[in-house]
Amino acid sequence: EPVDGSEAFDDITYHRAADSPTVRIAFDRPEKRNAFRPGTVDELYAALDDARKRADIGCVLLTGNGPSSTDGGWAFCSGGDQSVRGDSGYEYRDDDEADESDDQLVRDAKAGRLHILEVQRLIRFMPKPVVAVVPGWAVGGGHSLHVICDLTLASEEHAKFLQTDPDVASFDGGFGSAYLAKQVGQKKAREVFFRGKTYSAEEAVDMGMANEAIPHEELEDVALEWADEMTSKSPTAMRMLKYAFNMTDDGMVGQQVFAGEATRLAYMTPEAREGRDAFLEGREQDFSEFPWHY
Ligand code: 1HA
Repeated sequence: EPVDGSEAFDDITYHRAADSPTVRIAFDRPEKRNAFRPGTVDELYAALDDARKRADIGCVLLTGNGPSSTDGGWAFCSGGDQSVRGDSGYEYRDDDEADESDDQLVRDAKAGRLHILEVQRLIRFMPKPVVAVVPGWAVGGGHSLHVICDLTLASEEHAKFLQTDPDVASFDGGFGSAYLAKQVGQKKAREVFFRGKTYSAEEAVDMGMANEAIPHEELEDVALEWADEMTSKSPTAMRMLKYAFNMTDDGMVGQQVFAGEATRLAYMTPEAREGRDAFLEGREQDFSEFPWHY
């Protein structure tokens, strides 16, 4: 079933199986190998943020619709739409993509967009697993998206992993490259970017950047099974684990995100209630009954 309001999307689809704690968000430009233009990124961000905020959603499947009606090809995402790449980023070109309510300053600020990086951060920091379900090409900025997802499941027959960034004079110098190196090692990550060779699902699994190669027909069912497993677990434990895995690579921001969850847990204790209540009641706080645990 479409999630509330998702009929308004042009470039993506956003679904949820009835009563399921998992949502499916899919690029929906199969004739362009699911390349993203600025409007696509806005929609993707909105859908992911909606999934982030829903307390009854525990897992996001990110995929690409297909096959292409032109040639039957499958794609997860082929990165930034090169046909709307301007001189400083990707541009809103179609009238229906430009928001009429924006004033000129907002329009100027929207001129050259690289805001897929904001989507990457949303995936990275949302407190639930995001699974890249790769039915075909994962290329350029689309490759980087699979890299940042918590898990990657790939179609045995059709998934193809390719980095074209330096071919089109672009570079994801953040998670797309540096985090990839954490997954596959420095030599292999440099090969991925410097050679621009296409890797199969099986090779991606062997390399350590994909979890499993799955027969194409079963890909979405298996992805849902994995999602069911993950959403059956403790939300707090899953959230703490995701942030723990992130933390060593995310510096002070990683610490901030993890620590925020620790603060939330601490707020749930009688000790924290005493601190709050003493202030509100205008008395000295009394922590004497609370042990100094070791
Ligand atoms: O690196 C970044 C960023 C870095 C930092 C910050 C932000 C970033 C934002 C974005 C990116 C990037 O994504 S840069 C990398 C951009 N992507 C590419 O360089 C991939 C270009 N596409 C391809 O290399 C190939 O099309 C393909 C390997 C994905 C598929 O090849 P295949 O199966 O031979 O199909 P092909 O015939 O090439 O494509 C089918 C249709 O899709 C073509 O259109 P048609 O001739 O039928 O009208 C093709 O033009 C279109 N298409 C495919 N990819 C793109 C695309 N159109 C626009 N942009 C695309 N990325």
